[in-house]
Amino acid sequence: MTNNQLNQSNLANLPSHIDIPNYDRNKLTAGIVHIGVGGFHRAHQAMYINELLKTPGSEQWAICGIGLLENNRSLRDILVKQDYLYSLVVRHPNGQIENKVIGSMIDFMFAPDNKQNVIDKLANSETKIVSLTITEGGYNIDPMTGDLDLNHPDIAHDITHPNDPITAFGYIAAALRIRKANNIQAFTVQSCDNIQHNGAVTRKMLLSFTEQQDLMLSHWIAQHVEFPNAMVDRITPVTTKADIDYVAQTFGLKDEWPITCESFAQWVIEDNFSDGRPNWDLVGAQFVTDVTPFEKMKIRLLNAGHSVLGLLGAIHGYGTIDETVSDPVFAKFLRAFMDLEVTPLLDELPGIDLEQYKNTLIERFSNPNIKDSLVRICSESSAKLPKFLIATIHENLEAGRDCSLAALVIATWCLYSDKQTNAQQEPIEIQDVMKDELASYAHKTTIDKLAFLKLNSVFGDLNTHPVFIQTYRDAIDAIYSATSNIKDIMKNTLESKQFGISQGVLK
Ligand code: CS2
Repeated sequence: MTNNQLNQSNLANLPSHIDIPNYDRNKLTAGIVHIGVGGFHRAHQAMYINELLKTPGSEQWAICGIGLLENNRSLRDILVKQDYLYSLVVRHPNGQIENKVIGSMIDFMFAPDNKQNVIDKLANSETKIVSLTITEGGYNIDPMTGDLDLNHPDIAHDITHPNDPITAFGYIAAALRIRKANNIQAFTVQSCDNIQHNGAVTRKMLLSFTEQQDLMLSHWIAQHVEFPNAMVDRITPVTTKADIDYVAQTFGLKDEWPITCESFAQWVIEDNFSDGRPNWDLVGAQFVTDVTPFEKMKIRLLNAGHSVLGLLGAIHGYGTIDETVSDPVFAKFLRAFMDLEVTPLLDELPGIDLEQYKNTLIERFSNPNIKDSLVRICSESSAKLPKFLIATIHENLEAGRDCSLAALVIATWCLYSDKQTNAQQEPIEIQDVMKDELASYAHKTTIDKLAFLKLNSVFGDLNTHPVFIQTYRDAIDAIYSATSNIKDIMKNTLESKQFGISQGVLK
């Protein structure tokens, strides 16, 4: 074992079974500028580009990463040290492991240090695509109206400070203003976040933003910028010390921020680009004319399924998704939620067998080699649940369908936010920008059972729906009863839906 740093010159020292970039990284240019270089981007889009670069002809499609947040400073320092290289450890359910070094990122800019450099990079004609993983909360959608939350302090700041942006929208608008003035072709804005109609939503938010800032620019964007919708998928847990140690031992090199992910990866993209695009279809992605049914299936089953397991599992005292789903009561509850409350809302998908898709999800969640923590899954639930779960509740209510499983999850979220402890009275780590607000609404539950639902910026008008209110009240009664146990409540709820413990996948 050696302690040499992972970097370009040390690649040659890697054991031969490690898959390394076999292309000349000096010949690459960054046609893609990516905002939000989290683990998911590094396991997904950057991996697809890495595979594409292995065959000549795509040298113009390497990636320049952009970090907008203060906590991206250390990522920048690590990537610079490592010549923007990092290891990707792909863990299959059967224990097989693929060890790779990804070379598709060739630059990284930490925006707070030099905003103008970032704006200039985005404005440069070499930049053809600006892609985003800024998380569900990064779009600042007001759930009451579905419009951009103009009162959000960062958005309000960016509207009045066009040359001193903080948000992705502020940077994109500043760069497009320069491109418009200089007659440079517009780039594509490509969202890679888990929001249904992510491209259309990005367009709507950016246009609302620029309408406030610069109406002519807004018209130009509406005419010239494409925003392809896409469904993105790959489970990527947070990097742990064990991952860093694994890479040190296996690669014999020090990588300060490796990424571990599952073997499954999927990317379905609408083929609308303003100024060209990589041939991602050559390396496993799929171009379609309408991604709507794919993204709805993925967000409402996988992402919502994660949140269902995450909140219920956290209250019970489990730590990871695989641990939670290996408990038959939780697996059963998840399956019932998918079959009874989501499947009826999904559109037909030619070529996709939904039963098979759901079975595969349970297998993926059960992968014992992916230790996906419930802390990650439940993080920023205030931004995730409106898109993953509350949308499903609304659609079921409109169709006159029962939603008692989803109501139990929301009631559990209330208890989780209120007590912040699990069934063993151990503290639960909660990462959510709205943690205190969620807690202050949840604390009032003992005097007003519907108090949590009154947080309109998360639940919209759900607290005015008589059928939901009744179902939710019952769930709160069960969850807050002194003798209650989450697994018994889950079983009772399943029985009440005639989805007894002997039915479904766990026969
Ligand atoms: C997870 C996702 O916490 C979450 O939001 O559901 O990060 C999920 O792992 C990815 O979307 C998988 O593609």
